[in-house]
Amino acid sequence: MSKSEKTRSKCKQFRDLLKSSELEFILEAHNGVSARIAEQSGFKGLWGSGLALSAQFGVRDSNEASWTQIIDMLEFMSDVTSIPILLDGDTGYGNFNNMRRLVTKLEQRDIAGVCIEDKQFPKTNSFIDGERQPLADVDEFCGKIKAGKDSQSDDDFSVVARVEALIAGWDMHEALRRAEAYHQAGADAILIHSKLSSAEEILGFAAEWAGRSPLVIVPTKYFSTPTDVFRKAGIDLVIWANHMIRAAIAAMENISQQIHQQQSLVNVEDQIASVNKIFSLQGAEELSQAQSRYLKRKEESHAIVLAASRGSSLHELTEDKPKVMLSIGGKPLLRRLVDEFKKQSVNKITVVAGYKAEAVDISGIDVCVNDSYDKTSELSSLACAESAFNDNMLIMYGDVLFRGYILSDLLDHKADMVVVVDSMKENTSISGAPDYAYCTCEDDRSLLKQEVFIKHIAEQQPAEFGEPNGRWIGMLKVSLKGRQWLHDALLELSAQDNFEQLTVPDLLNHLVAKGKVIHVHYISGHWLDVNSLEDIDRASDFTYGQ
Ligand code: SPV
Ligand code: MG
Repeated sequence: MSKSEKTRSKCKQFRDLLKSSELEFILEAHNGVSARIAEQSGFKGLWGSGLALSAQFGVRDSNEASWTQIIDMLEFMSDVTSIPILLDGDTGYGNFNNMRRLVTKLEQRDIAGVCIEDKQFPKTNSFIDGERQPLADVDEFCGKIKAGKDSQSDDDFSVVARVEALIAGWDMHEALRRAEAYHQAGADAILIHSKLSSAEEILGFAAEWAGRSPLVIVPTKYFSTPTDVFRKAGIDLVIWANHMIRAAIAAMENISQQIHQQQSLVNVEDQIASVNKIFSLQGAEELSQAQSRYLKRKEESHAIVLAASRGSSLHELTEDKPKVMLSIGGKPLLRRLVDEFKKQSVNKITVVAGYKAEAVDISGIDVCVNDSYDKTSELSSLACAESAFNDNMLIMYGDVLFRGYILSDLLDHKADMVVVVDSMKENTSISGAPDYAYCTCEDDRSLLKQEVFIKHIAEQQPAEFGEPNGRWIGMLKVSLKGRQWLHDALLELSAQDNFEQLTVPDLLNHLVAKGKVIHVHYISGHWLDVNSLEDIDRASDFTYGQ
């Protein structure tokens, strides 16, 4: 659609279709998605068919759905399309007064026009006992047309008058008499309807009508007539009146029967629209663009979990699975860790597995495998996950349990690199070889955040650092610059002969030696790691009720 067409009001677009020198077409639609599909197929206008709209509600085309229910659906259709809709307004849903309100409400919802038929309320579909349905009094119907025209505020809103005389078994003379009266009453176009399987009545009418006003037809019954015949007869607008609902019904019957019979989806998958197709028809792309414009997003965090080791001090418990898959209070340790991440919206989680990697079977994670886990140490595992590094990430040992606030406080930390250090001197719940942390100052336990940096982390207690200030708990946060440091350090250390033996503390010490500032986030207890059988009991108590 060109820019000028986009700015043309829908009323004007429809009026132009009626007045076009070409034969024009509009297609039935009965909800937002069918309207969108019709527009995407190239149609310049839509028919809000009473038959199709009632059918999609599952009721009869006999004014069983209220007129407000109909125009509520029309509003959805209009909102998702830029082409005009002509509503099949049945009899106008009452007398002249109902018609006035209808036109007002349609214009409010950007509907381009309404077609009313000269029958009596409540009507029923013309193809059900058409000849038994009483026609409207001509004067009364002309009053309704005038009332509609007088109510419109946009000059281009159209009222189409539908002549049912031929359907009801009257002759051509009556059809023409009525059409002329409706034309004189101000109708913008005449719709002449026929239930014959050939177009002869319509063509006869068109010849007599001789272009007195735009002429509209609905070739549902005489569908086999070549379209060029309509063109040559001077018809202005063809309504393909019910083909979207019929297509949908046929497809739904076919698919529902297959699924029911086969109790499987495998054969139908290729016969139906993809879920992505639905998203595209719903305009999902526009929403995600809007989200990036209007929603201040929390930076996406990513977690890398080091979980390659067996945990040999747990003996037979880890015969068929790595330590992280041990059940703690009924849930694998790793599941508990992943759940904590998810609670803090850390949704991208990469686990580096090694020993019995196939047993690392947890939903919501990506797994990468350090195949030489038995010959290598932590940095080799970390290097395996390098393609998953991002600018806001956590690096964690997989055997650690902690209270949720520790992670949430760490995520709020803005420094390039932060390690979590437990300053509690005698933390009896910790059994593993401690990673002693030597920091620039003690934990002052004040509520104000201290600026503390790491000097060294080691299992041994080197004399030059004095007393340790706490223990690193195996949790590290890395932001933009820190990611680069990490990358460079991995590159440098991988050139060393002992790379395969190096641990995360070795990497941190390397960075400190290069002058990088690594912040310390002090905590006091509220975590544990799982190394021994006693730890499993302790961990179960720790997680009790969680
Ligand atoms: C409709 O589509 O609801 C119509 C056209 O009114 S017809 O069903 O042919 O009467
Ligand atoms: Mg109808």
